[in-house]
Amino acid sequence: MLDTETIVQRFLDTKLQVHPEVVRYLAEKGDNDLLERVVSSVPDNTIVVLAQHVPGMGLSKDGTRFLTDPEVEIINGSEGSSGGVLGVADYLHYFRNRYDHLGGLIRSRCSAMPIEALKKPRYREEKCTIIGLVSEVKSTTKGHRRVDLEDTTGTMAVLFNKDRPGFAEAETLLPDEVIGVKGSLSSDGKLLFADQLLRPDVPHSHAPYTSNTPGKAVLISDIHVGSDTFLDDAWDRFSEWIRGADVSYLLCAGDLVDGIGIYPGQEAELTIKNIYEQYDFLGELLQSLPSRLKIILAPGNHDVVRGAEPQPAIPRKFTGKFPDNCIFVENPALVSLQGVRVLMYHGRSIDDQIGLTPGASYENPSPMMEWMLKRRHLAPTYGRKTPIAADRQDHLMIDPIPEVLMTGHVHVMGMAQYHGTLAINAGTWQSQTAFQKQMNINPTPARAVVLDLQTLVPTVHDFSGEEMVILG
Ligand code: D5M
Ligand code: FE
Ligand code: ZN
Repeated sequence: MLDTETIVQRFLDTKLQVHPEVVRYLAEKGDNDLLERVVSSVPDNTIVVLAQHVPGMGLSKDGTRFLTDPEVEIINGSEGSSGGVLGVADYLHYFRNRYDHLGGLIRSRCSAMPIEALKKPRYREEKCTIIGLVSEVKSTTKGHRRVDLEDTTGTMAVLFNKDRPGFAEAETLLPDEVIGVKGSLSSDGKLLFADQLLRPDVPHSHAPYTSNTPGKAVLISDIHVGSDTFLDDAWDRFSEWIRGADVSYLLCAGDLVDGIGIYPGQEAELTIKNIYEQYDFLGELLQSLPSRLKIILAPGNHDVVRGAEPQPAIPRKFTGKFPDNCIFVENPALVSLQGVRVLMYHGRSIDDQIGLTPGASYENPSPMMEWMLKRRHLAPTYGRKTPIAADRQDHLMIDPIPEVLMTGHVHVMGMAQYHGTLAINAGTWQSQTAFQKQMNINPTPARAVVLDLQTLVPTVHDFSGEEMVILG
């Protein structure tokens, strides 16, 4: 049993205030483990603990949580929450919001100075810490990394020496991510020699929530209906299997259909050349799955909505043939299944990360998901392959920390554990395309990840052969 006084005191002990609704909810649950999990998982810069910090807690009054079912909740990215037309001023707000929020996560772990203040002569050759947005990153002729870091007061050049420990982390720096740097100023005060790189990161103490009741979710991505490389036989085996499986949820992280006019010469590789018919065909495939399944569908870069992220949910005019048990969400979307939060993101920023990071490759998407978690951001770099629609808020930040980060896009299955968060790239239902052959991308198609919501243990089911194989 937990009384309200104990709950309030527990939060005060960790310097947190708590909303009365949260206190009422935790008192009703009477679950001390849940209380501890909430205490350990609230983001570092939280002042007041709200419903959004409590896994499984119902609709809150601020309207950001959208309850579709007792067991499925769209915490962020419900249909209709993005898509407005924005002006130049919004980009300023957008990056300011990113800097304030992610910088705040770093600030709680160090005492940082404003960059402008470091111009004073007395700081020359002194140790100091700054927090900023990476405005430029390049390699020097000697192979060191030089970064321009910008905060709201000014810009500072930072040098990461290739012979110092931790240089590998500096090699993964991307334009527009928010970092902190501890180091020493040069004798003219114009350059900071970095000793340590600080990222917003996931705390080591992060304890993921697990469901109190049995439940399984299947995670898939990149179905690409309408393409001549869509694996219909493998899909039929998957469909047959799921009809008899004790699974409650099916999540797909985008590229539901192959789309029209997505790449040059696509027409010749389409078996369904009309976008409405592509969605209708997928609707029919989903009609034959059990109606008890909750199916959550997000868009990707092949879908009919705008490419800029956050991408809106698939509009209703394309979903007439889909069964009623489908829920259409944005890309990205944070979805709670029995309290287990899955952050669905198609993963287009992985193209940018691979292009900008030495040694990164399409063969292995797992490090890319870890880097997203370290940066607490899904797509930091603006103006490359991933189009971003600015808003007054940055919807691509990772906060709260989910139990599972789910991506797709690269068509290669991959999994990783990072500080208690499970990262899963769900692969594809399309075999290698001519373009991927050219790019030397070798997909791992026809795999579905089954996630046990009580244990958070994932199991890979491979449908590519005549017989389904469990890969473990
Ligand atoms: O992406 C399928 C695969 O192709 C995925 O591995 C990314 C890669 N891809 C897609 N577009 C590009 C570009 N423009 N450059 C490099 N690599 C790319 P899909 O979104 O299904 O087409
Ligand atoms: Fe795809
Ligand atoms: Zn894609």
